[in-house]
Amino acid sequence: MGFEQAWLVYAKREVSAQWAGVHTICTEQRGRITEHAAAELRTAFSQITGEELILCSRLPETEETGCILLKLADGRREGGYHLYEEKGNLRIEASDEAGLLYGAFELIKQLQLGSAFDGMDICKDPVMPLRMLNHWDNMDGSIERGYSGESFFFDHNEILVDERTVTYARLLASVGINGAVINNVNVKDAATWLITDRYFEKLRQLSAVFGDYGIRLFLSLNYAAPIELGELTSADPLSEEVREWWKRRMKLVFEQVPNLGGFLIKADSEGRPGPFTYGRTHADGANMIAEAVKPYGGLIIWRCFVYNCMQDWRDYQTDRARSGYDNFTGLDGLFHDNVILQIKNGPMDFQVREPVHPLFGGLKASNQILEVQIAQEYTGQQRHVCYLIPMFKEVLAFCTYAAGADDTVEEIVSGRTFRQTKCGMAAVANTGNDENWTGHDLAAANLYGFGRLAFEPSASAEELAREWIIRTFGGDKEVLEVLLFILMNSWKAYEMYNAPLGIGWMVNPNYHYGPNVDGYEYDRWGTYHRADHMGIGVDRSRNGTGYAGLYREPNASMYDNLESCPDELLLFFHHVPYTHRLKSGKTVIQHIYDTHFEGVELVDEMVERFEGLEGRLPEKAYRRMLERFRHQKEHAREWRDQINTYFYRKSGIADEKGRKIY
Ligand code: GCW
Repeated sequence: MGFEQAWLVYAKREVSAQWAGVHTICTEQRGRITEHAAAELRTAFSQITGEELILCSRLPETEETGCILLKLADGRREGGYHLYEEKGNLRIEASDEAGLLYGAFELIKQLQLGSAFDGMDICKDPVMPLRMLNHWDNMDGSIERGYSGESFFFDHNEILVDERTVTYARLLASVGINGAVINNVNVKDAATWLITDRYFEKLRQLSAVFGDYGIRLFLSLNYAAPIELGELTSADPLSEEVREWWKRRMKLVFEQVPNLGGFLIKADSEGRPGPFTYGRTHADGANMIAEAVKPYGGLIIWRCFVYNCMQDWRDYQTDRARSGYDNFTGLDGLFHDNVILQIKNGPMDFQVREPVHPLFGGLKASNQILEVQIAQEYTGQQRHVCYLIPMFKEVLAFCTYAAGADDTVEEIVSGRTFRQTKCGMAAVANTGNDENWTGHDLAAANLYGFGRLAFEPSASAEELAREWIIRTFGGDKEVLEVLLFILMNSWKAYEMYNAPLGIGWMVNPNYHYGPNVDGYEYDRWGTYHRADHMGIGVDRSRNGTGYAGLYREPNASMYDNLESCPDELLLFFHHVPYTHRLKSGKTVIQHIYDTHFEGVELVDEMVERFEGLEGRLPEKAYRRMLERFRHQKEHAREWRDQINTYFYRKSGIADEKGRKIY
């Protein structure tokens, strides 16, 4: 069976008599999505239990058992479902077809997990309205920050629609993802032309495939499109001519591409064009395009990743961490209702540890999407294993005090805090055309976990890992135990041998892989550690850049005070001597040494336990992972030794335990 099926690999397994007795799918629904739900159930049963399910539109006879009923019924949220057993039949009820599809995948999951048939009763409504993937795929086929091969959406400036597109849509729907942006937010060259007739035909096909699985197609947009398409000389959002241009263009696009959800826009960021050129605000820019897509129900997702990337490293006043907040809080309440602000989980850029972005809690009157990155740009690039769901759980659980004491990030992006429906979560995708989708086989757990988490944030990271392991690799107890140990320790291990105590960066410039403590220290990107022979850290307290004060109380004081600032973020908020004592009782320097030695030991343990799985995993997958684990083992040492050596040489302070430092 192919690795391209990922967790939808339907391997034959021993099932109870009731499961084996399922023989018919009954539904009166005739929509495309329901058809695909039924087709998926048929494939799953035929491969897992060996039964070829009959499809019919009648209801089961009184005494009949072994039927699956798909039925529309009121009372659930969009995409929600109720799956339950009644008199030997399984019923899936939902308010819409997407709910039936999600219910069908839930049923398949229960079958894969070997759950009891009798008494099954599962009721779920998606917690976040928008559950999106953002692909950073370029139209030449390359992927920005892609670590699993090339794009399966684009090649040589053409759009691809084939078998893989369908499998992709099935995988997304199976975890409840309902939107996908297929092209890079850095929209250049051919991608600017995606909103022209050059690509409508293919976009229509793609959109139809997505639509069959309850997924909306989104595109990234070039803010300067009117100019770059050669039609206007300005992109000023207050110019009538420009506004009219967008209205005409959007009318055409939405007419030509049904089921289009809208657009994602990166403006005035890292060299991309935006409203700043015309002395206008982000609200002016976003609203202009929002107005143009409004008649078609379109959404404009506007990124808040806006900062000065031409900073002078000598400048201690400017703080990149502040920039998102400073650029957007003043505009809160000015954005149209169909604009959503998309905010990265932290104020910098997907480091292994960052505080939560202060715009969460800072904004009160804007729709918000939380952006995370499952492409492991700074967390091992899918060569190191790094299961990120525990990190995302922490972000979601962070209390912002936006309106009350319960206002976590989860409450905000689920729409509960400010009663919003245009909100949710997006992940920068980690997929490519590698056979197993994600390069590292274990990186697929992040794709799986992300979708599941956005649908059901109360699920634990461990529960999601467990489901994913069993669905992907079957029911072997040893496999489950070892892979669970690896996944659940992987983020922690990576953090231990990476940049210490929340300071981040320390990577090789540009490609962001491998240790380089001073790689960004004298550069223009606003990412510094400020280490000298006495100490390290960035002073973001009131005596420094004041960043800590951007949070609502009591968070602001907690971060501002050295005594209450959590250890893991200490160097993000404070500049301290190497001899400063952490809450753990260790000095900063000793903490650096200890975590780096112990992080490597943890990796060694992971790899050793993994090697014990030989013969229990598909040979090819085992080899593929083993190769990566061996690299991780060596590379973790490289991290350890470079970081420890750097700080030993800077501080002149020896390791208490006398371990080897160079
Ligand atoms: O993480 C950084 C990446 C860029 C990326 C940018 C962004 C798509 O290094 O490659 O550009 O963030 O999020 O826009």
